[in-house]
Amino acid sequence: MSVITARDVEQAKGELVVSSRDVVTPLARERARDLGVALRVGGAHAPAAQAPKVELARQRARSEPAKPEVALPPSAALYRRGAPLPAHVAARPRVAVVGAGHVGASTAQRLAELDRFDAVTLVDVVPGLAAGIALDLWHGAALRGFDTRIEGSDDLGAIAGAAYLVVTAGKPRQPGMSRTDLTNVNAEIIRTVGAAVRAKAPDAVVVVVTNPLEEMTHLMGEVTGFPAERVLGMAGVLDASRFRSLVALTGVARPAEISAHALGSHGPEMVIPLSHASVRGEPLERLLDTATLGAIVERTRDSGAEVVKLLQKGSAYFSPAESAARMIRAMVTGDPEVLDVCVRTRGAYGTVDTRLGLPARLGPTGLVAIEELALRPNELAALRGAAERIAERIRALG
Ligand code: LAC
Repeated sequence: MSVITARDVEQAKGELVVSSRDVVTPLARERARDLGVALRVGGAHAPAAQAPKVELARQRARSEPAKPEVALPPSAALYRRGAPLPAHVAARPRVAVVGAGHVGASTAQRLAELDRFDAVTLVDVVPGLAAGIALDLWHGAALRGFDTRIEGSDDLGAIAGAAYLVVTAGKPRQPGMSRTDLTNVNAEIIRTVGAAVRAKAPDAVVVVVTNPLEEMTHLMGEVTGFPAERVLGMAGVLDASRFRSLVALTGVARPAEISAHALGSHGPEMVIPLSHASVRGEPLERLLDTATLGAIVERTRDSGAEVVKLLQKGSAYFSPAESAARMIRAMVTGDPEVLDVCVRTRGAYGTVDTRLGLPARLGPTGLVAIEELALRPNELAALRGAAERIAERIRALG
């Protein structure tokens, strides 16, 4: 005998075969009516506990063509009873990605594939670009098995109602362009986007990807006037991932088995505290010599430039997109994992109050807490120095 619950019904496709000895809960019957799932009695001699699921798998294999894995709408029955909704039928938020360059397009793809959103809205000023990419991505939905709508628009107003925003809009650095030139060009873009965010998505959590990262995250905070918990910058997730992947090239472990943090700035003041770099709990410093580790830290710091040099045109996008999507995923799922995020410091780690890459926990409404790691004196000094220099650059922004 097994108990057939509403969840079994939700996982069924059209028909659910139950044994005559099974108990079908009233809520399961109601859910079956709502979803049009037929409850058929059969297989009385099959092992009772497994009968429904085994039969279900056979039916799925038989049914031609396979039904797409669609997320079902919430049942009125469930609302009436106040029962908690399973994650896949709970109301799903919308996410918007501003800027449909390579980073924006890849981020939209990653977010859609998570299948945790009602829709991903991609926006770009170039007419047709976001709509074309959105349609192209959606054409693969049946194969990838997601049901998150992807919309594209050249109107910033399309971000209205988004709970999460990833801002990738901005110019990459061109040959001959100074850092200040880039800052001025992208600051104008962030001011425009920020004003739209403030007006159209006043409750959103914003993840800034546009460079120079710390300055643009600060500016987004100023223009939107949002609390600091809702304006975050993406860089440490990427830099830590680059470090871990590069360490893995030595052969000590697989990338995901390596733990590390990348704090400070997304640039020359990047701080990778080796006191917190390990492989399955074993300090990396015991596995690799100082010179090797130093070289990997340097290569990590220059990884963005290394990719730009190889590509000759444009900058990295697969791993930056993966990183931005990971931050959004952590928020949507309430994943307690600690991620390195550009946040407002408010004196954490004894730094000046500025925007800095620090370890953080994220939740559905943005930053939950800055994580206090026990750093060595030299690591702490480097982090404080990074904060000072970032603060100077932010002051220069005016
Ligand atoms: C990089 C750019 C995305 O580090 O900042 O590749």
